Amino acid sequence: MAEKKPVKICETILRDAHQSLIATRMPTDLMLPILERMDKVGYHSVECWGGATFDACLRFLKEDPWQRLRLIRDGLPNTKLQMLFRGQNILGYRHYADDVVEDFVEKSIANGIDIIRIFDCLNDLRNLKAAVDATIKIKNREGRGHAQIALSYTLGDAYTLDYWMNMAKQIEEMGADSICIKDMAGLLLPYKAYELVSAMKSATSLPIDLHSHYTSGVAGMTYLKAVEAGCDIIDTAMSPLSMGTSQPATEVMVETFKGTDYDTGLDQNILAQIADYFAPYREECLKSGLLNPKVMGVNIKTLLYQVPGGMLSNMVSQLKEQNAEDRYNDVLNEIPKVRKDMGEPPLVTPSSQIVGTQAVFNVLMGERYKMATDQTKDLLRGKYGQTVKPMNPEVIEKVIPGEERITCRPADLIPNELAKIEADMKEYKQQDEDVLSYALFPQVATDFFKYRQAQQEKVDVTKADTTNNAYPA
Ligand SMILES: [Mn+2]
Repeated sequence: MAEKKPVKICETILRDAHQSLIATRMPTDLMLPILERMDKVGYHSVECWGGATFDACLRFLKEDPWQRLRLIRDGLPNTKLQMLFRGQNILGYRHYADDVVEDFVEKSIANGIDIIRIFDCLNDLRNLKAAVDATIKIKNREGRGHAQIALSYTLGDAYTLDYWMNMAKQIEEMGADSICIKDMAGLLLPYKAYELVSAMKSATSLPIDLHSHYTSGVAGMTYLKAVEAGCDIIDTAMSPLSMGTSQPATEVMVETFKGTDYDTGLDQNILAQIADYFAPYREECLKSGLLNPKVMGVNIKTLLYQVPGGMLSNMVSQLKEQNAEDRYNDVLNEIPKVRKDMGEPPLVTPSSQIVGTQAVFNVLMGERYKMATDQTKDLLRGKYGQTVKPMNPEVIEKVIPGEERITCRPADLIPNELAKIEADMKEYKQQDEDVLSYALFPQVATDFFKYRQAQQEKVDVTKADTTNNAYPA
């Protein structure tokens, strides 16, 4: 090793770690007291927003996610803030018009985000373009804003090294600032990571960030080999909320590279203070049951079936509801077949649910595609975008016979909608950002707006009739 090449650390404890282990329930109040310490670490970035945090804030914590972002921004003046952004879905579950995507990017950066990690469940880069372009526009205007494109990592015939190298080149051409390999299921093995990162490094000069989960027990080793192959940034979580379905522990990776040319330079004493701060919270979550010891272990089934852990547990509960738990192995065998029929997409929200649910239907109905969910139909119609392999024409003919399919970028068919959304919610609007909260989660945001209003009017919310959503005026 000729030159020093310190590994950079993206800290996930304020986003993915608690999303993965405790259903995204960490409240802002718990985060604020430790930010001053965290700001001294010298992290490459702190991931603290996006993904499920937005929904969880409004729905369960009764917090304004935008206010959380501003408070974290104030608390971490010297650290880059990072968010996760699901392409044309933003943080919601449908495709939005470009004007909503652009405004969301604009407001995210205005409220404190530096790095936006943008991904799509089909790796259809057209679904990332509006968000990436919006980020680049702001960067050129204000000198702040970094567009990171994340590729959903998966296995399958289509996903050769050539595929990943070709994607890396296209990402560079799109003007992105960095690339993330997003291994949401923990499928990437150490030696495969070495090959993958080496190949992508040969195809692009952009920095590469590896994001994995400890679900299958290999992620720490995978990071080590990826770094040896030239990976620039790794995503880790402070030990109290690390491992299991979360990321490898920050302190462990820092110690692993200490004294080598990859030395992160981070101070273990400061990290220890942060870990000490979060340790009692971990205990509290274990005690309340919010943190289930089940998610802390190694789920080897993920590697055996190459299916994300969350998808397996969904499948089990769907089968249980139908009193058909004995069909578990049949469904496991059906999943790869359905995935092939649908063009072999990565299995990540929402493609994982679509493939999993359809596989359950195919097995329980006794005839494949006798029944199809609306989401299966939309995927076959091309409404989610283009898959890496062609879909099975016989399945298309059976499920959506005679229908015309979409081949353009799906959002090209969605007219601008921001003005209409604003008109629909204007009675609740207290800040421009409220329009975007409403755009993503209309019902949940409305409930939150009513709650907020009741609080501002100093109404005793414990007396509110929450079942009927009526608050005393
Ligand atoms: Mn993740």
